[in-house]
Amino acid sequence: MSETKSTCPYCGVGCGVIIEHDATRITGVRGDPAHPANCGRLCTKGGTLHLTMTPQALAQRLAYPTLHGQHVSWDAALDHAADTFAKTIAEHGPDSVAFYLSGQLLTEDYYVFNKLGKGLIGTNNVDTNSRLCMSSAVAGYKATLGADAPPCSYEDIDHTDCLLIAGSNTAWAHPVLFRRIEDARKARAEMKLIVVDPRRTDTAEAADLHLAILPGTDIALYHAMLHVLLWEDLIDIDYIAAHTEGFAELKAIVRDYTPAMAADICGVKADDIITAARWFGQSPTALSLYCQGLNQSSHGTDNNAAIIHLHLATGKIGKPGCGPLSLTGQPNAMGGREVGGLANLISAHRDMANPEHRAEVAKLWGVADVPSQPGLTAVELFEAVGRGEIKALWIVCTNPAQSLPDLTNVHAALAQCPFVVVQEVSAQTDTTAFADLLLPAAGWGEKDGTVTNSERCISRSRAAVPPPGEARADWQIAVDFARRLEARLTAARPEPVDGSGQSLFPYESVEAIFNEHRISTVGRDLDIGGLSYSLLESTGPQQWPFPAGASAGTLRLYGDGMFPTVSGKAKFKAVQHRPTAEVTDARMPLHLNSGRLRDQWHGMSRTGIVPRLFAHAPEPLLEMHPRDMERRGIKDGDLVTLKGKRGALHVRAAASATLRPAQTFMPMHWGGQFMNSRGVNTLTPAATDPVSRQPELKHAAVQVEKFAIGWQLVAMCRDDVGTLHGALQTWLARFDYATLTLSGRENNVVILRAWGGADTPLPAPEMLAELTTAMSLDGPQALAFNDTKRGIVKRALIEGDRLAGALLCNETRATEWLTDLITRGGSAQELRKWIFAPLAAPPSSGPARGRIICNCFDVSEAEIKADIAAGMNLPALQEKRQCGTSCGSCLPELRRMLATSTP
Ligand SMILES: Nc1nc2c(c(=O)[nH]1)N[C@H]1C(S)=C(S)[C@@H](COP(=O)(O)OP(=O)(O)OC[C@H]3O[C@@H](n4cnc5c(=O)[nH]c(N)nc54)[C@H](O)[C@@H]3O)O[C@H]1N2
Ligand SMILES: Nc1nc2c(c(=O)[nH]1)N[C@H]1C(S)=C(S)[C@@H](COP(=O)(O)OP(=O)(O)OC[C@H]3O[C@@H](n4cnc5c(=O)[nH]c(N)nc54)[C@H](O)[C@@H]3O)O[C@H]1N2
Ligand code: SF4
Ligand SMILES: [Mo]
Repeated sequence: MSETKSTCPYCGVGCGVIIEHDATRITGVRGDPAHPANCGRLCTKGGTLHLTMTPQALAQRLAYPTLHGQHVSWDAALDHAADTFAKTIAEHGPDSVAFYLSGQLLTEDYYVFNKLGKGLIGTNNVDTNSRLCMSSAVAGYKATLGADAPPCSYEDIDHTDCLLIAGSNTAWAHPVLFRRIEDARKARAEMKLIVVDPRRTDTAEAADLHLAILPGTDIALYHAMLHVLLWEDLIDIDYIAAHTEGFAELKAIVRDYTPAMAADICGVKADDIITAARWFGQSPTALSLYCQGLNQSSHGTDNNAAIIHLHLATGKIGKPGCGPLSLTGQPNAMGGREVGGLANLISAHRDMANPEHRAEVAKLWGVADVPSQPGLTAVELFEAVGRGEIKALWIVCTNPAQSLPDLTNVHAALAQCPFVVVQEVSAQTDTTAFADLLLPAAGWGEKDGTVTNSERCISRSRAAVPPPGEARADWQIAVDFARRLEARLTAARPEPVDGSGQSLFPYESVEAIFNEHRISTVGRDLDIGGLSYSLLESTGPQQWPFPAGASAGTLRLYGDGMFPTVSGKAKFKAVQHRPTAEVTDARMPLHLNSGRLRDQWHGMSRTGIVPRLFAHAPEPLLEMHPRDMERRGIKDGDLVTLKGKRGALHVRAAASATLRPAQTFMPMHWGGQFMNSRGVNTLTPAATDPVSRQPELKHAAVQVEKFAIGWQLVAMCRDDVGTLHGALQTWLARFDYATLTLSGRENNVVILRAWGGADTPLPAPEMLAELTTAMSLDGPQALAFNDTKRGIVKRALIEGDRLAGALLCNETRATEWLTDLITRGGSAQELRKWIFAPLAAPPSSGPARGRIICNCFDVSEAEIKADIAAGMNLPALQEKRQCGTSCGSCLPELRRMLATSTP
């Protein structure tokens, strides 16, 4: 057994992991105690990474290139791609092709694709899913501080007296950072926590003050806080005078934003706004953390500016415990920004509009120039694809057919694009269905490079095992393609691209790419001239800037009050509150919010192959306020039609105590692989921020109606191979509503649940027979019972004394019992009797366990509730069940359960 240090490939906290393996298989993972981001901790997702590398999980990987569904060699695949791109460029110009990349690529992968698009082809049509994620944060930092650089470090959490968390459900989306916040509060009881979120999330539940503002009203809130700071003399006049400009203009605006006026806009108490402002202003230090609640907005740039203003006006920036820290979502959203991997950026935070910057990059790359015309940003790009303007599209490490807004148009665009390349690790996502050419990439644990987390910390990602089949590292695929395209483009042009005849892509190793990137940063704000692979090897992760001669990375920026603007001063931006692009009305009276769950990652291509990661939330639910449900005659668990201006879908509704009336929330994770619609982005608008071009994914207007159910079907079976849920995906479309779920810890169990409307005929016997075969539920050991009069079908496959599969139609009372039996492997004795008794209720296996709260120790909601009812507190619960004693991801929820159940 050996160990390899690497980085978690999920969120932007950027935790260090130690991979345990035998050089062929990854067998375990644990937190790296030496990594500064996590000091040994991991959350539910990071801690189960090895389970994404089991034989069952690997069976779902893309293993070899396919062209129009046929297995082809790498040479054939990349020659075909190069021919097609060269021909398209020759006929329609460089801007007829585009690359759509991802903040989950490593910096080196990103660097090559960026150079390929902007340097070789001469198009700035290189954009990424970071456009859906961080571009408002980038634009907000640049508009105020002058550069896209988060000035703080995680360490500031330990030092701050006032923590303002806005539009971030840190407890679920950045769990290891939340553990650090919990520790800091324990160590310093005087520290205040303010959370701004329309929902009462687990993060909000932990706050000293929760401002449950109406969606989209952040600017009014921060302006009103600034108003109070001014009124109560809590600003730092000297700092404002010495280090900022534009305050007078902003002051004139915030004069109108009295707490009373903002209270009206935001739907919170004026007193609470005053309290928040006082805590922020009177505390010696204040730190803010923010994420998609601010960014995914049609005024996301201004949301960011408005929160940064609070720091500039009070001088709470550039000092320990102070500053605006934008949390990055993806593991390497920062690295992508560093290499200029967005349609309006070029290498090392250079500006495309600046001719000197373009000349510098062209010189570095040895090309005549880089194009000055900004490329198409994510939403615009897919609109251009839809109009037929983009004729060859290369998608890498992202699943736009699920994650972009207004999916009906995105699917139509992809369907008619003449040439779509998808470079993926997973054999089946909603996007792979559109690929002409599908290229298998090496994934986490199989590839080498670097990533940068939210606190500017650069870490190494390392390969422990070889990738499956013929999969190759993303940078290698990019380089191999680039060289082939280069040869074709050069042949078509009179002289070599750079005049020297040498390839623009001479890299033989990932380190060579890093070194070129490093050179490109010298003299820039993110200068890493002093960093190298060997230094990262010997000293561990380092924060940029790390210029030549430095002995350590940089913990904090702007300590000297100097900002990277022309005047050296930071800027206040004169912004105003504005409504969201789409507002509710009589026809669409409910607001639809969307976001993350604790244990799933985006489109579930990786977390969705680990059965236990479904245990906390087994199916997609539309969360609603109980009053809105009651008005519509909807009960918990009922099927509803969720309608918006761009489409509709079916989903089950659940009452939620986290929402205010007229608000709804749906997780972003479920798409066409696990439910029979494209998911929540069927309904989200393609409206974007005018500066950052980030789409407004958090705000849509919808209506909800009850959908009357006629019948239900449940089919489940063990899946030791691991490919069954992918194979069953086509079944989803055959029902009015259907979902696929995985279950089990030692076993992989796949569960298909389907519903038919009141007017929909019962599934025909032929269809049930077909499903029985698809799930291997036939065979001599299968027990079957049909009650044609009542339309009841019961079928069970028992192997030895164990249940191996079951199908129930119109008799779903036994679902819970059978799920428990099949996943936990109990004796199937009683099942034999029950199955032939027409109307018998299922024997009880004890109270339903319900959701699993603690994933590490498999502790259920029902068990915890029973213990709390018996008078247990947190230490007692932990003593008895161990819940919350390992990764800690469930701690906020345990605390909430305890708090809400005390009589
Ligand atoms: N478990 C898990 N963790 C993840 C991810 C994942 O898929 N799963 N993805 C990672 C990525 S890429 C990202 S970008 C981050 C995202 O991390 P977060 O931004 O923390 O997560 P979200 O759930 O998208 O949204 C955060 C909160 O914004 C709130 N919100 C909605 N509208 C508004 C508003 O108008 N104002 C304010 N103040 N708040 C609002 C929502 O109610 C929600 O609770 O998570 C990262 N971490
Ligand atoms: N409604 C709504 N929509 C949203 C959001 C929201 O809050 N609400 N959030 C938005 C945000 S912030 C984000 S970041 C996006 C995320 O949206 P996506 O980027 O579409 O999400 P993922 O599922 O992470 O897609 C990454 C893909 O890359 C593949 N992959 C993993 N590792 C590798 C690798 O090493 N190489 C290659 N080539 N492929 C790999 C995975 O299998 C997966 O299919 O979603 C956005 N969409
Ligand atoms: S907090 Fe969890 S998902 Fe994020 S990097 Fe750490 S282990 Fe990975
Ligand atoms: Mo993101």
